[in-house]
Amino acid sequence: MCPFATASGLIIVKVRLVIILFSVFGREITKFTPTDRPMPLSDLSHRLSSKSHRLVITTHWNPDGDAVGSSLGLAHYLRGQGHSVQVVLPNAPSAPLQKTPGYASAFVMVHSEQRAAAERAIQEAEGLFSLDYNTASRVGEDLMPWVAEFEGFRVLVDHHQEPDGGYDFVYSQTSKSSTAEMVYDFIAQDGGALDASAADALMMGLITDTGSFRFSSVSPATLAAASALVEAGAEAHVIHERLFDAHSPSRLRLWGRALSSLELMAEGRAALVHLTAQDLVECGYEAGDTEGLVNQALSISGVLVSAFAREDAAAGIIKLSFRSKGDVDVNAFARAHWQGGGHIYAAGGKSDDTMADTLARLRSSLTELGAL
Ligand SMILES: [Mn+2]
Repeated sequence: MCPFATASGLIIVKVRLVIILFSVFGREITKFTPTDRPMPLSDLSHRLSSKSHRLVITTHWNPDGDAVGSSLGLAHYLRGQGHSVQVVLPNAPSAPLQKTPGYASAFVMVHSEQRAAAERAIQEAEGLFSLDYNTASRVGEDLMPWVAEFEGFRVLVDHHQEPDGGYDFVYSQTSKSSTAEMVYDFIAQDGGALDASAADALMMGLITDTGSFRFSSVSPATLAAASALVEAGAEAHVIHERLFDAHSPSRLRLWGRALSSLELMAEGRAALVHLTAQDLVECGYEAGDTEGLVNQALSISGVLVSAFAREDAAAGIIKLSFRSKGDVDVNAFARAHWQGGGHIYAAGGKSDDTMADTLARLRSSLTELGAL
């Protein structure tokens, strides 16, 4: 059970006690370990509480609900604590995510659209947060050097496997449902007030990364965080409408097209759907239209692994998404065959071959994976 089960005022005393325990523990750890060992976020609380800081929050390329939610949630919170905070997104998220409270504010910048301003914000920052990604290349080629060569203190909050080294403060835990849940943990132990905008953004991260609290990653701590976020003003039904009842006609056409391409392998344990560049053009593809599509085939009885291949003509690659359940590890699969990785049950990758060759290779590798 997470000790910071709720942000309600009634248990502030309890939270303060935990902070004291954390600090004592933190100091002892520091004494007996090498100096290059990254510090826990409880030490970050001490660092930040000394004065107002200039901070910048970054997240991964093609930011999803958890990336946007954790970044904006943390930004709202830290701004409320008196810090000067900028969020730098590598590129713009889908239209529904742009409706997150605070997205249109001056403190949110999209690097691919406002390069100079975003780079100046990073240059001027004392501290940089890396949220929801494990390695600097995940922010995309253009933003990567700004993250990798940042000279101030660096903070990682992430639930992906095998994060980069070189951070001053690290909260990395693959069992966590979402980065938003981890940002909530930080806020709960930091002890400050959570406003309705922060609560909304973090709840959105929880909802999107857990498939609305359906995935195996949902723990008592996840639900305790959700409970505290509702208390602080988050409304799950408003977030659901904003995200899931706001689709374009092109999205439904593309899903129809992709689902008609469904192929089953390994005696129905593996499923594959795909969209060619021509499909995308014919259906009027808009950014974000295929988000979540890969999950659909897992709804078929007996399917344990689902793959989605989408041609990206501009990049000259086939983009791949994988989802699984049971004992099927798509992180290992994506690493071994598809220049990618992720989590056990959700991973991505790519292929430099043609769509026809990629599909042929997917069919045989999925058959092998499904047979295990
Ligand atoms: Mn995430």
